[in-house]
Parts: sequence; C-alpha cells; structure tokens
Amino acid sequence: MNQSATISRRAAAFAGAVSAGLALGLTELAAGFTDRVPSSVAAVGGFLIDWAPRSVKEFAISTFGTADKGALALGTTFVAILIGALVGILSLRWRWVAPAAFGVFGVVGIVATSTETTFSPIPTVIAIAVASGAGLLVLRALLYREVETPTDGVPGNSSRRIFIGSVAGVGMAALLTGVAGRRLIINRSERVRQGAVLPTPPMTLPPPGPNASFAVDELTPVVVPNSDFYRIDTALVVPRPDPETWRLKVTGMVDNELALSLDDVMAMPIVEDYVTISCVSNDVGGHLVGNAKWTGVRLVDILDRAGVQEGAGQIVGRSVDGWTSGFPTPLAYDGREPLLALGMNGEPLPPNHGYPARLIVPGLYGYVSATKWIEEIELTTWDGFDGYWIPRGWSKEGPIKTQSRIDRPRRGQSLPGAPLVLAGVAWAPTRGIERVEVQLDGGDWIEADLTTPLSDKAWVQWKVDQSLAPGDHEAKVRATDGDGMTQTSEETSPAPNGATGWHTIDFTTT
Ligand SMILES: Nc1nc2c(c(=O)[nH]1)N[C@H]1C(S)=C(S)[C@@H](COP(=O)(O)O)O[C@H]1N2
Ligand SMILES: [Mo]
Repeated sequence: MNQSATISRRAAAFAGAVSAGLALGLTELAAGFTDRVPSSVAAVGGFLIDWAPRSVKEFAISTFGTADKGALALGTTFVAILIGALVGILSLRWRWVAPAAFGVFGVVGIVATSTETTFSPIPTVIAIAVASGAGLLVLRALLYREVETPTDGVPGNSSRRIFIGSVAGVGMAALLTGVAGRRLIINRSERVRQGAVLPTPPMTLPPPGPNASFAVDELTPVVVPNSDFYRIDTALVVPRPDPETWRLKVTGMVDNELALSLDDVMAMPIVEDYVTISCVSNDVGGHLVGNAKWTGVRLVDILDRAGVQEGAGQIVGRSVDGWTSGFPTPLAYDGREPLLALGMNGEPLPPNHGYPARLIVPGLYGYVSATKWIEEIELTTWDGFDGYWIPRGWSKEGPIKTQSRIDRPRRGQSLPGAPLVLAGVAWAPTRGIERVEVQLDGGDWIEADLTTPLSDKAWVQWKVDQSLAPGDHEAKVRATDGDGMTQTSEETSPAPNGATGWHTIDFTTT
C-alpha cells in the first residue's frame, strides 16, 4: 500500500519544509568548506533584493538597515522553507512537483551564485546538485514511504511516530548543516582578516590627550570603539572579499587605469586621521554617527597615480556588492583629505565596516562617499552617473550638517538636580565646532565647555554644570560651527539631505 493517500497535508507541508531546509543547509555547508562555492542563501537573497519591487526593498532596508543582516538571510531561508512546505502539499497530488521544484531550486542557486566573484562552476554545480538531489530524495522518502508491516498492531500510530521522528531528524540536520556552514564562512574570513597587518604610518597620531574627553558617565566616548560603531548598508550578508585576489580598480576618465592589490595600496604613504562620519538618515538626537581613527592612504595619491582627466567632475565608489556613491572631484583636492581607509581605531577594518578597504571623505554623509568593501573608483562627469541613493530621492550632494546631541540626561531620565551635569557631542566636519549652547526650560542660552578637538573633522564633547530645583525640565542644545554658522531651529526630516533642528529632551530632577 502506498502511504501518500493517507498522509495529511499538514504532514506533507512539514516534510516539504524540512527537505527544502536540508537542501539549503547542505549548500551552506559546501560554501563553508570553500569560497569557490558561494553561499546560495546570500546569493539568492541578494538576487531577490535586486528584483524586489522598489517599495518592498526600501521597506526591507529601512527596517533592517541598522539591524543585523542575519535577519535578512534568515528571511530568505524562511521563504525557501515556505516554498518547500507548499511543494510538499502539492506533491501529494502531483508526483512531478517535487523533482521540478528541486530542479528549479538548483538552477536558481547556480544562476544566483554565478554572479559572485569567487564562483567556480564545477564545485558549485556539484554542490548544488547534490544538495537539491538530497532534498528531493528525502522528500520522496518521507511522502511516498511504503507503510511497513505493522508490528505492534497499531500501524497508524507507529508509522506516525516514525514519520514525526524522521521529519524532526531531517529538520535537525538542516539546522546543523546550515549553522555549521555559516560558522565556517565567518571563521574563514575572520582568520583572513586577523592575519592581516595594518601598515603603520610614519607619524602615528598621539592618543587622545586628557583634554580630548570629559569624564562624564553615559557620555559617548570621543573615539567610538569598533564594536559600538553604528553600521548602515544595504548588504544582505556582509561581503567578505578575499584580500589575496581583491583589487582596487581606478577607471573612467583617467590617463592610466589602475588595478591595485592590497600590497600595492599598503606600499603607498600611510596616513591617519580622526574623522566623524554620519548617516544622512540620522534623526536629530540619533545615534547613526560616530568618530574613529582611520588609517589608510590619501585618495589624491591614488588619483594622481591614475591621472584624473579634465572634466572628470565626479568620483564614484563602487563596492564588491554593486553599491555606489559619488561626490564632486574638487572635494578630493580642497584639503579635507579623503582616505582610502584600511584601518579603524588601530585594527584592520572590521568586516561590517568595509574590510579590506573603504572610502572616508571628511564632511560628507556616508551615502554619497563612504563606500565600504570598495573595488572600483570610477572617474566620470558630474551628470554621468547617480549613486545608489540618488534615484531613491536623496540629494546628489551630501555635506554633513552641523549637529549636536544631548547624551546626558537621557530623554525621560530622572536624576538628582544638584549638582547636575548635562553633556553630549557636537560635530561639523570639516568646519569644526566653535561653540555649543544649552537652554534649560526656555531660559538664556548657556555656553558649554568643549573638549579639545582631535581634528576639525572630528566631533567634540560638550558639558554644562548646573543645579536645578526638583521637577520636570526641558533641555535644548545648539552648536555653532567654525564658520560661525549656528544650527537652525527649523525641524526637517532626514530626507533628502539631512535632518535639522535642535535636539530637545525632557527629564526630571529629584
Ligand atoms: N558598500 C556599501 N558601502 C556603504 C553603504 C552601503 O550600503 N554599501 N552605506 C553607506 C552609508 S549610507 C553610510 S551612513 C556608511 C556607514 O558606514 P559604517 O557602517 O561603517 O558606519 O557607509 C556607507 N557605505
Ligand atoms: Mo547613511
């Protein structure tokens, strides 16, 4: 007797789901063993994201933009498993559905991974064929298993137990292979990065002196540790270029196109600088801003080697995952000293922040300049190209607006009013901060003490000592930049070119 007539649709859905999960887990495991087999989850996810309607994509990016991108990879896996469940149900009716679906699964995996730079056809095709084949065999075994001779006289129960046990076993195998694959991929790239050496600049910047920061609890550190640094990008899974084969191409309107290896770059003069970078999406009072010490080479040294041609009005950065940004060429030469950064706070760039190399252009929001995992610098005309976010409604030029933030007290905090220290950060790269003022309960503006800036490109901390009577209070902050311009009180949202307004908080003193 054939069991397919007796298996429920729910059971078939579970069988389909775990079989699809197993196929996915096996491809991930193969990707864990060699980067010549790219991760199907990452590749298909990237594919879906590229093909998704713009609204869906923007929703995903704004939702997951600051979250761990693992969430999006999990999303892709989840969709595959749902499709697997559907395949399980349909296979009860039509036997051809399962082979067709796993065939499509394999083809989609191969097509999607083939666009990855490390893709190698033979191992990838073998790995994906084996994985899809295994998924198919397991699904068929679960669905169309002949019912064994009843031994305990309760055939229904015994075969049900076996079925549930098998589904659970396959599900566990799917989970283990998937997790092991992911781990192997991450470990491999971590090993590579840890083996990386950061070239030392001839003149190392002195560590921040005692006047570079205030000892105030809950105040954001002047130099934000890498592990706390904000992260924003569209990458579904963190790109992990192989530093051995990585090249920085310099193309377009140049006299000599270049393809620099990491060693070539490291042989150039190494410099370092404290630079505050910010996301254009940062709300007033938000945390998508941070300051780090960046080590790298001057962008102009690279540009000069390529020979920038007349009329090349835009410098486009392109990452290994196809993301792009662009800014006016004159800004590379106006003294702000954009960097091709290799290091962040004294260690090679963390994968999240662009290893092996990224651009840092002081004074520009990240979306027009700070290309992580960069693989190409293209010189083109100003009108010749629009970076990733420009057709999505953000301004083509993105200078960072002067901003200030109250870190202490926190919004809604209740704390002793006497003595009370209010403190925060203020930034206006590359103009520097001249003055920060605080207003309490609508009173006079009080000038804050400032730390000694690490550079004109870096933020400063500010602090005000007060004593306030117990009760509810409101504090506002505003900064004046090195050009004498004070932040406008007008409140605008981040789109299209950065939020304005004064950070305002309510708090209570006891
Ligand atoms: N490859 C790539 N680089 C990118 C982005 C991206 O989506 N992809 N986002 C940019 C944006 S919008 C910002 S604000 C900065 C953030 O850099 P961080 O994640 O190191 O803080 O990276 C920029 N570089
Ligand atoms: Mo950003």
